[in-house]
Amino acid sequence: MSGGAMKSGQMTKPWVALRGKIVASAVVAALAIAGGVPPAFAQPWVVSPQSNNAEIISQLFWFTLVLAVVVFVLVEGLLIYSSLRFRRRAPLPTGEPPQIHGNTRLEVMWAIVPALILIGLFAITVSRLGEISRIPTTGLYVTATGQKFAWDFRYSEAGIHTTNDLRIPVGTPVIIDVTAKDVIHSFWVPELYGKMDAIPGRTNRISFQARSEGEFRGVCAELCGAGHAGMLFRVQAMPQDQFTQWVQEQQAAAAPAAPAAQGSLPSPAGVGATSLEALR
Ligand SMILES: [Cu+2]
Repeated sequence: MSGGAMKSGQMTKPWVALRGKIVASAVVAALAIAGGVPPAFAQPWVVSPQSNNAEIISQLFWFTLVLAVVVFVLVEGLLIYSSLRFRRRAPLPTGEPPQIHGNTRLEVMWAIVPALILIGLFAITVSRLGEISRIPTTGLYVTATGQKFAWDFRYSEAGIHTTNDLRIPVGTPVIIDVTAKDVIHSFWVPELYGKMDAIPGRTNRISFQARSEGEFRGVCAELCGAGHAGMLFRVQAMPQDQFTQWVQEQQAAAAPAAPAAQGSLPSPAGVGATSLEALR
């Protein structure tokens, strides 16, 4: 008996030490989140959708996350409960515990339930991604071309183009042909759409409809070279009349210059440079 009491006394100390470590780690993590996060990372993310298709992506994200959390809590809860409830206690058993070999009902259950969850998740994801892939028949057409290390946005109907500065009207479907000139890049504006590969010699068409005004951050999401991290652009969603006015201003500014050449882009001297002609 005294041996058992000594044993349980010895068990307490590591637990107290572990609890101290957990509390210390939580405090450090909370401080890091509260004050130590660099501004570059403090960006709105897929959890703050501002377009119809980003909304679908966000819903899928939350649905999957909630499902995963439920499974995690259930499994870990059972594990912790079993560890505490059935832990070895004094008096210490002298013989082996009962030996159990298989339980068909349990085994069938834990094979079928996860399979059903995964099949459901797959079906919902495929169906919703199908909605995102549907391209409207009318809208604003823009070609987005990635090049080391800038994005060129060409508005074919208006005959204008910009560098690292995509402007779109709110409430109108925007249809973007994503491509690249040199290596593979990836077009990503988390608040408006998921990642889309920009591949030389190939066009990937995406579309979305901004539902609110604002300025959104776009990035290249495919490591493409030394300047990859700086391959940023901004998207400005504005009311239709403001957008029309901006297009007219760009057309007026570009008018005296020669028609767009087929040559390469100028170096991306500035995020926000609005016209290639203006830079030449
Ligand atoms: Cu890139």
